[in-house]
Amino acid sequence: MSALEATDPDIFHIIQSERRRQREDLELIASENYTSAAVMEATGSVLTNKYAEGLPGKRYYGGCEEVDKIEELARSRAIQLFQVDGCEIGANVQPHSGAQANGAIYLATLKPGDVLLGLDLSNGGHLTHGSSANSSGKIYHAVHYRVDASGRIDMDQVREVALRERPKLIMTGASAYPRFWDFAAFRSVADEVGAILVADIAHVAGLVATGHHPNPFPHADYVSTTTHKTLRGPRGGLVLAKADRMKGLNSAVFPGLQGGPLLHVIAGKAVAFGEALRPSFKDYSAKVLENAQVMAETLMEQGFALVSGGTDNHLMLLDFSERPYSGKDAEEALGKAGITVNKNTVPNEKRSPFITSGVRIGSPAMTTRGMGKAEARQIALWITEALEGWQKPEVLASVRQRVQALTAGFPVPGL
Ligand code: DSN
Repeated sequence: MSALEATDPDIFHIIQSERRRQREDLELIASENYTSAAVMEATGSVLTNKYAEGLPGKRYYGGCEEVDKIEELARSRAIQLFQVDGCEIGANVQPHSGAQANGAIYLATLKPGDVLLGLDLSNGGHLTHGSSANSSGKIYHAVHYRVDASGRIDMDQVREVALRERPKLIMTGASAYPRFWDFAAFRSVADEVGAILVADIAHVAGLVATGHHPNPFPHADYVSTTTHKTLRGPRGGLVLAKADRMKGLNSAVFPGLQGGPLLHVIAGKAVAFGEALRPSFKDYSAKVLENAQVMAETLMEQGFALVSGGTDNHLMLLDFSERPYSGKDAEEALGKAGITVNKNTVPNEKRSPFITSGVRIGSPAMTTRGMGKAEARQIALWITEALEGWQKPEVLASVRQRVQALTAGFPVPGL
């Protein structure tokens, strides 16, 4: 980055510090990952110079011959990753984020005031699934289902809410739900009330693509995702839909919601989708699950309460309702110990979203560094030690030293 260093040393030095942070600390935020150097090269390329409103072959600008090829590759690889036999799907790779992907689906299917049913935010749902703080909860009439006392989605309750509220669209998917989704059961409820079924698989996309989580197709009409979590691409969004819904969806993305697509990011997505189609990515996803299992089992063995009593996927939610510290306290203490997590609300949360009673922990990023079951167990023991000593700077500093000795042996790809 010599040009950046010469032109803007301020930004250059901040990026260097962030590189150091990413290398030295242990990244356990469930929604983060490390892309490959190839993805970063494509995302940082000359493609940032190009406008290309429209779709390949139907652009509003000249000079799109090369970027058309890139977007076509991204689209066809995305379809290859998520298609299932007997269900023809299309893809729009232009959404700038997961929120934009969901916004486009709503724009394509709902009118203001229509009823949208999604998982409650404090139960693991996402802002864009009808939170009153988000446009999805302001424009549409949002209603919610919740998890039951065991921390799992109860399909009888989903059906009961759906029969009462008659949603036009049912959203599945979450930001903090550690269990599999039963898309077939949601399809059956959607059919009973005549609703469109959408799956937001942002968290589990890489697991879905490799057969480690149920695929929402053929049950869902639309599938949205981000591209940077378990899918390990650049930050961005993606929508897939049954083929007969693509025309309306494409118009909702552009000109409905967005202007020019970010072709440099779309190139990064294409590279990441290509990587995810390789057998090595299937092995990676299997290890993501293995590491999450080991961390969850070790933390439970150490006496921690996990929402739903464990995990089926890449994340777990520690519930501190019975502990002397909050999610915020835990996030800060673990941060001092070199372990990065995020505070998170838990079902039946009593504290504010800024404080919370839980933390969310995920295995995708540590697995990308090549860490395996032995490291996963060790990390869970360090988390225990740091939380037991959450008010003791010497304990946190000692854990940090050991964390950094570990991370030094597992380089971050691309750094
Ligand atoms: N903010 C993301 C997460 O952390 O799960 C979801 O969009």
